[in-house]
Amino acid sequence: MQHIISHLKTLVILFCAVFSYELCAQKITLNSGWQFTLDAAKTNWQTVNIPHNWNTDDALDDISGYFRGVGWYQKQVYIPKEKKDLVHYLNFKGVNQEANVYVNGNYVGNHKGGYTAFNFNITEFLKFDAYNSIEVSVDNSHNENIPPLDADFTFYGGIYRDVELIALPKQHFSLNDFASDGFYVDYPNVSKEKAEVEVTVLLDNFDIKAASNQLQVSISDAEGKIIQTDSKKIKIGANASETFKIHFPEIHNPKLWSPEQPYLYRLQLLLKDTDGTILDEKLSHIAFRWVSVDPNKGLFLNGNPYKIIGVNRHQDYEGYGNAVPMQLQEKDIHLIKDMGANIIRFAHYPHAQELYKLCDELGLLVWSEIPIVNKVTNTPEFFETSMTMQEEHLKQYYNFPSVVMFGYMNEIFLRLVFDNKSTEKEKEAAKVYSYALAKQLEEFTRKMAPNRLTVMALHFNEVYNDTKIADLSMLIGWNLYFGWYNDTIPDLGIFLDDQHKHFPNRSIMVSEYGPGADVNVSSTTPKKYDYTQEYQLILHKSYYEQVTSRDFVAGMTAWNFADFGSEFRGETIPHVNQKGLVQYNREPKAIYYWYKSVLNKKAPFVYIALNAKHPLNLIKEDKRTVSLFSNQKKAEVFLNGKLIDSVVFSNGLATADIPFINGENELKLVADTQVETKTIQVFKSDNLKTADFKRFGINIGSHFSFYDKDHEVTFVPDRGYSEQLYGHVDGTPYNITKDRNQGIPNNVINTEKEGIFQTMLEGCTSYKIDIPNGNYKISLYFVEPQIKSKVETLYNLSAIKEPNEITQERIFDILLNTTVIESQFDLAKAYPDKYGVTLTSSISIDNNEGLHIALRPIKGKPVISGVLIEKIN
Ligand code: GCB
Repeated sequence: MQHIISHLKTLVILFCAVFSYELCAQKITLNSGWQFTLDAAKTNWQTVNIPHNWNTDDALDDISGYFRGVGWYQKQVYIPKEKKDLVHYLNFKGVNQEANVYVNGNYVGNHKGGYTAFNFNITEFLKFDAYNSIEVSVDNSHNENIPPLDADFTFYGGIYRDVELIALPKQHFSLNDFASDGFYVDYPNVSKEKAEVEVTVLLDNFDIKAASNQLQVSISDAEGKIIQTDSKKIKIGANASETFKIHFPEIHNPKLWSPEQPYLYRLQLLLKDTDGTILDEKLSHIAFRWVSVDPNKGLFLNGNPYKIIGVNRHQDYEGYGNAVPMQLQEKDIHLIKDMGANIIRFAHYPHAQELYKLCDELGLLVWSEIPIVNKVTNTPEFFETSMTMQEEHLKQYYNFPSVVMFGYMNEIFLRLVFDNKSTEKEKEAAKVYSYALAKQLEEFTRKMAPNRLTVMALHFNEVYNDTKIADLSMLIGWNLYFGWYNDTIPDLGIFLDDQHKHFPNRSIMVSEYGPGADVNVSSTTPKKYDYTQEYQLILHKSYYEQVTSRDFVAGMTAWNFADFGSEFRGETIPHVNQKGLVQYNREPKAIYYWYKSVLNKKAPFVYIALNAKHPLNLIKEDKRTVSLFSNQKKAEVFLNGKLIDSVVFSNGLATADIPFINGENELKLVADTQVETKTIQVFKSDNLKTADFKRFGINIGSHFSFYDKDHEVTFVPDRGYSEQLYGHVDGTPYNITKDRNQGIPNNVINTEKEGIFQTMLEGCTSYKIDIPNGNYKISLYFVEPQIKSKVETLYNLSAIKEPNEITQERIFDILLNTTVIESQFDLAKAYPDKYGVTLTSSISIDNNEGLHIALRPIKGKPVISGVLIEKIN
């Protein structure tokens, strides 16, 4: 079918070639070679290409905050005089977040909102056979009247989606209806037996006289055979816009669309001159499907119960900010489909239209929404911008059949709940005006998009029930972080059952869930808040089981498909929200493959949940339990060529205890025709005194291991000292088990080893490591977790003064065996805030004394985060 579309496009160009080219519609992408500056004086221009944004780097650097202000773009475009009778539009597909456009110095217009497209008719400002200057000022500063006001993602500024220059004959499909396609496809009746299609077409005539044209609309099947055509002679008044409706006769036994069988029909609209010349053309997908929700039975697709399971997606990408090349974005959708998902929630704003088109084609249901997140401003301007944004959203995304839900708010009372500045009266008022906006948006969405579900996402709080905002939309998405921000993993089911009991008429789903996870962090004793992939697996698998065992829950969308930029966050990767199933660069985490094992039944699949790049340490550990994933029933496990186990998968998962040997190991998993082999480097030792290693690292104060890519070493978790091994003699972990955000030095600067620095032992005076005699380079890692830096420096991140600022001191001497390597070590005095300090020294160990790190307290309790021991030959 792709073939037919490109054939049709060629046709248009051909017509243009044969007839005079002033007559045909033309689109030119204006992406290359813009001049750009952040400088208010508009000097220092640099050449950039679109997609572009100015926060890719500063949203990830050590300095808190990122530039939010005005950027200027400028481009010269030559327009030949042959085009002077055409109507010219500039089309912007996404500019974050407020744009002012000028052509040849004339002000053309303003657009608010960073995630929807907009058009300006620039005809009157153009010069022909001349260069025309296009200038755009873009502002991403906080604006109380433009949503989102506040959210857990970075608001990168810039022209980050394509810009097009469109030239059209005087009569054309309207570009003036909130930058929509100028036509809307409706399905007044769809069933297995028959389907009806109605197309509403908006035509503009920019001529000073009335025009007679022909409108031809046809539907073809996936093979390209035209199955319905309607052709009518039409009249459009002088300088007028007209609306035409085409109601096709019933299509019998239509082929239905679903994620499993995404059968697409195509719609072609042609606007012709009286002599048959094509003036304008549009193409669109047509798909026959219908959805509904039932409070007791969940979601129905084409009349059958259908559990929706998928992901949320943010649009940014490591190294690109939000200016992501389309081919990379499209890869996301393929990855999501290949995981076996059947739904994407494009959170928290409309994503690029190309991706919706791909969802139509690949078969993915879509939840699409506008970014009214966390709070509302009570001004007429905010309400108006919100309503306009929703109108743009509904009109621009109307014709994608994959879109089954239109949303408009996410966790709208989040700030209210955590707000300790407002009075009770102000809070009550906020509930009232937020509800009022929600109601307006809900009614508007229902009216504008009658064949879609309306949806809203809420956070775990009773305020949504109390205010009754949760009763507005047809489907409610609960964003639930049991086992992460709240309580424990099994509390999910308790909450869902309770909601269902108290609100039996409400249809619900779990629209967000998931813990942060880092591929470099691993544990055999995973815990809440530790960022291990093992905990991520436990949580996701349990959520899957709890949701799939409840018919009344429509489904679930994991938070998030990929790690994404959130500038204020500090986790094991600073400024990144790490709840992705894949990393920020889209390399999958293990959990992605587990989902694939339970969701994608298409072809046999096996996976060993170990990263072959990371050496594995087995210290006084005979066997290591390894997670294995497959969509098959059973598999065989081979270690170094020998069958060691047969495993049976339950919900995609099996485990096997693997008796790895010291050195290189080949682990093989075989299910039916599928084989996965991984070669793992193992350091196995029951006695460090006789061990042979090049590097040995310990993640002091932590129950998880950390892979350090710089040294290619996996730091082992901490333990209490026992002879011939290693461990602390005293001290307590500086706590991550309760709440990682409490007291943990997030966004440690001067290092990329957050996984080591963020955890530590406090009050440790003696740490012993029974390594053999020899010469070593020893690196010790420290960061001050609590006491504010006394160093005035550029790097001082403590912009926000904490109320209970702790003023005590922490001073200690550091000794390696008998040598003092630092006296009066005072992190707060000598280094900036949250500064990762590495102290390196050499030591020669003999007499079998091993290594003893002594931290001699002078004031307060010593802290230490890690040690790396490297043999010197
Ligand atoms: C939520 C928000 C989402 C956040 C997420 C998180 O509930 O809707 O925007 O990113 O939680 O990771 O905390």
